[in-house]
Amino acid sequence: MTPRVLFTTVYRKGSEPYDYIGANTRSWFRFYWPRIQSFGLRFLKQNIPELEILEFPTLDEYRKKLQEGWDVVGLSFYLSETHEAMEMVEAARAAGAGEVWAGNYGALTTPIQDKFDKIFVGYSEHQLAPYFGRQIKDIIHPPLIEYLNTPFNVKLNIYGVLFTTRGCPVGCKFCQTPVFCNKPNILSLGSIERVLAYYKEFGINVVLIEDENFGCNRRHADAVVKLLDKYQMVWGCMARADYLRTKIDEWANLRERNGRKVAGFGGAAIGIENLHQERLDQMKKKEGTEDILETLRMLQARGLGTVGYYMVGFEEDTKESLRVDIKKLAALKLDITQICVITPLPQTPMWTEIQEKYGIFDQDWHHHDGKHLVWNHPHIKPDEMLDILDWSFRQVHPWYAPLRTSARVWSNAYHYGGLAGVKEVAAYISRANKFDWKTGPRFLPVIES
Ligand code: B12
Ligand code: SF4
Repeated sequence: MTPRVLFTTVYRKGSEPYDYIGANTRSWFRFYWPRIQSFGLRFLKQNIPELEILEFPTLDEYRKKLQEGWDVVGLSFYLSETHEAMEMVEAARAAGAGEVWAGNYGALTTPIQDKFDKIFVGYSEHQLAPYFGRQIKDIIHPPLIEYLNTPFNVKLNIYGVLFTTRGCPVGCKFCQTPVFCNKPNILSLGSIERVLAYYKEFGINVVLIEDENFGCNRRHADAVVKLLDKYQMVWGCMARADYLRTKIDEWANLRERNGRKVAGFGGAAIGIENLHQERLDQMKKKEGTEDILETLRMLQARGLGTVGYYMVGFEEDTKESLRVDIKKLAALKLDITQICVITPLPQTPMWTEIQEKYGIFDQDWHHHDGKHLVWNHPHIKPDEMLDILDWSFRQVHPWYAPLRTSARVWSNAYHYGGLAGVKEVAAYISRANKFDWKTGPRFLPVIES
């Protein structure tokens, strides 16, 4: 008999979903990018249909579901969600679940691993399939459809998320990805094409590639770009600056050469991490600050979108030095800037170093979210860091930042596509607001092999 297995994210506390842009801004006049689905659980469900999944249930919904009786309850969680995960483990055991499993990045948290019967590290389709008597040859990419919202609840855009590779071996000291999956592997072109065709069928013309490191397999990335071109997608990716720099012109030219109005490369998200070269070297980032900035300038000069990830709270940082650095960061005028406080993530080299040299004092896992100082910093106190972050968010995202981005998008559309380009961008708004978000498509039909 097929085992009864329920996988769930942690429970949600309020009625509003986690909003990524809200976590990095202080202005109500901003874009909203709500987390409405769990990509990880959707990949698992798409490939192992016997699995039941719950995404961000309320605690009551979860408890009620437990009453149905399960051989296994699995929890998908991040580090800052550990307390909720622990509460859910207890509830599952009290309800008589046969076993309780841990997956996703939260499963790397060594101090709580003994609370689970099994720990799954890394991408888990292949590890899980035999439990259901399945074998997975080619991982199917599920549709992952999201939207960008406004404070007025008028959605601005609808887009499909795409993963093309998984894992990264680079080994930056602060990053958990090399612990989670250090051997990059690819999602097949067949699987990628199938989901792109599906997006297109639903009128979705914008694709965001959220690989940790798009381009870590260059040949595959080239083939993916060809597919995006074939489906006339507007697309962006998360990639290292050194790779991007070699590609910006090729991708931007592709857009112009084909004269296809607004389709093509639209922008990128890059880890700037810090403006001081010696800190990048300390972290083994293997990139030059000046090169990263140059890549951002190249993107901006071509009217492309820019997202930058930045870290504060290095041991040399002081309140005064951060004021200077953040002013420089704000002067880059990126569309979105994510600022995170250095947080030692379990099993990374930085975790061991900070633990040994300074000590991690904060036992409240909620604070291990990149927005709090959880270790004994030599110059900055935790409360001071909160003030610094507040101030920093206001610098990098002034209230008019959404207008700045909108002006870029519309003028770019006009520049490349004339009136047709402007119409196309207007169509994003109408498509995003007409889409059936409640009962819209969730999974592709499974083709049994
Ligand atoms: C996309 C992404 C986001 C998106 C999420 C969008 C969405 N709708 O889900 C956004 C932008 C919202 C986001 C926000 C944040 N993120 Co983020 N994000 C990522 C990213 C780039 C990809 C995650 C992903 O979806 N991967 C694709 C799916 C298919 O893989 P997956 O989720 O890992 O799932 C697989 C396995 O984990 C496993 N699995 C998953 N669940 C389960 C459950 C069980 C029981 C089992 C057995 C297996 C299993 O199987 C799945 C399929 O193979 C990762 C980087 C990375 N390297 O993965 C960071 C990453 C996950 N984020 C991270 C962080 C820190 C954050 C933020 C706290 C950042 C911040 N400070 O603002 C917030 C918190 C979000 C929150 N509270 O909900 C960290 C997590 C560190 C940690 N230990 O918790 C990561 C690893 C980045 C990093 N290297 O630091 N993020
Ligand atoms: S920060 Fe990026 S490049 Fe560095 S190890 Fe993590 S995923 Fe790889």
